[in-house]
Amino acid sequence: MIKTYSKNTKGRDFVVGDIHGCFTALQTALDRIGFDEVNDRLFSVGDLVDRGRESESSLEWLAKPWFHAVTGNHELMAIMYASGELDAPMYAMNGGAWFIGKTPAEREEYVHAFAFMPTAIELETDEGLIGIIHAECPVQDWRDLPEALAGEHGEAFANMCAWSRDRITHRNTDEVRGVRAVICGHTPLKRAVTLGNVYFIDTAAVFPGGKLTILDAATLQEAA
Ligand SMILES: [Mn+2]
Repeated sequence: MIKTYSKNTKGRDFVVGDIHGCFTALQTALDRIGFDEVNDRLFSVGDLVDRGRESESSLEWLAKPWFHAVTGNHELMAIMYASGELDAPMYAMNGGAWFIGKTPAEREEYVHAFAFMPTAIELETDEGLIGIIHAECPVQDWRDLPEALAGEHGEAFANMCAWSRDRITHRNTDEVRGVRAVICGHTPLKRAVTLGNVYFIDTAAVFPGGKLTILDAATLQEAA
């Protein structure tokens, strides 16, 4: 449910906002920052698929040894559609037509890959631990997250991780304790927003006028 990555002693770590099938744009952005596939790592806040043109590339990207993503609600929707828990019109409205058009065997490949994505990632940096979660951290102290996810209401907490918009809606600036920063996506914004120690970096790459935001995990600033 939570995957921990130790400090990158060889290169840089970056975190990218919601990709939604815009993998060519992602590659262009990585080329621009001189991303080094041998030593650098790229973390993703999830929502690799739906709406954009290249959702199929998600499989290829998830297989890259330097690319690590948490589960977004769109990965959950794909899984739900494949298991009959989400109907086609609803998923199509949310950008899932590409997946609805696949055969069950093809869908299974994606479901298999998405099921291995963690709900949250924690990343050690020189300045402290960074949490990565798709929508928001559902507890006030990061250290309470493992217990919340493993407990009786674990599924509800996991869903909040992927779907909630409480903090961004209320512009809540309370710090998430026990962590240097939490980086989230999920809510398309004109520009990245920081509330307390929580960074919202979905800058609507798949929508007109939007772009991909990539943060440098060392500085928490946008990579140029
Ligand atoms: Mn989302």
